[in-house]
Amino acid sequence: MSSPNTLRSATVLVAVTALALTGCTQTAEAPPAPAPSDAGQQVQSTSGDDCTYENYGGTGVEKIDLATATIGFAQSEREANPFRSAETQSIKDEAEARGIKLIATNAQGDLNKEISDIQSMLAQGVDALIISPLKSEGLDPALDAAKEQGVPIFTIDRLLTSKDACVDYIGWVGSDFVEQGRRAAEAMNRVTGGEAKAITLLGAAGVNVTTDRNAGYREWIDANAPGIEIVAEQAGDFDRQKGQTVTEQLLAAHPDITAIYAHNDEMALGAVAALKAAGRSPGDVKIITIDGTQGAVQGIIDGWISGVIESNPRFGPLSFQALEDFYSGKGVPAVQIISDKEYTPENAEAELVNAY
Ligand code: GZL
Repeated sequence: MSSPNTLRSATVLVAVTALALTGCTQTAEAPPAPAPSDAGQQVQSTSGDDCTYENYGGTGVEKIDLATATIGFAQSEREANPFRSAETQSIKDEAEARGIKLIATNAQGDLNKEISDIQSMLAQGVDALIISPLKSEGLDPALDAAKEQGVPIFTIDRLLTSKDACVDYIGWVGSDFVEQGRRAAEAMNRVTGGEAKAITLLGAAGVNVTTDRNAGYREWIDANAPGIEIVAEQAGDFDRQKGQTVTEQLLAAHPDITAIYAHNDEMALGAVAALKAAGRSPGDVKIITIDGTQGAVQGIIDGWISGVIESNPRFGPLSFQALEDFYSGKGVPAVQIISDKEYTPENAEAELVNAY
């Protein structure tokens, strides 16, 4: 059977022949690469110095063969949140696809448990760690223990803001959370026509994602949408029940609100429950949220949610590629920013398949 390369060169040959026959003067271009899977992560940009086993932590660490290694994965929050279940599944799927032994833990939203989970995996002899931090600070006992044992760490999603790449962790991959906030504001402006009394359901404190999603949103609103008034901001901690409770409280205090910005889909779905309980109809209050869960995208289809900015949690392939590049000596950039799509009333039906 022809190999993909043979097929590709054949395609290029056909393309060149077709051009000759039509007399086009353009130079033949290779056919576009096959569209990447729409659900997987794509790297949008990278920055920072490459890190390898030779320069990690200044002194380097032992080179290991990933094929015979045991990798630990520390998940931060309960998997009731589809962001977390999809993230964990992606890590597990990639480990299985590569035939790499994986130990996975879940801190259930408790920082001390994430520390003890990591320390436990170190005691079990993991060779490297992939960590999804619960908070941007506070993991030091675990990071110190890993450094003591010469076990390198790759971080995903939330950023360890006071730690350094290739010193405390190999590198980081995640979304541009400030840009997500800006995109949420642009969507809010679009769906409200630039006029709204809005509330914000904030994510958890001490997390760069919360800070950045709010900064980007407020920056864009301040610069572009004078008609959108943010009347209240309150933490819902990325949790559905808290999102519902906070929305009930803010609806009581501000019965005239017309818009809700939720830092994540779980809180947005909590807000929908509160609106339903208050006898509101779909679309009465415009909701813009971030993640890309099936529940929220279905909410667009049902009219309760007006837009979702994706935050793609499928970190498995890029995480293990980073470990491969770390140990091969190819090197891992300090920062890898992934691209995130947007769900709208126009594309929600077609794109629901890519939600998680
Ligand atoms: C963002 C991630 C956030 C999700 C929430 O990448 O840290 O944490 O948006 C989750 O759903 O709680």
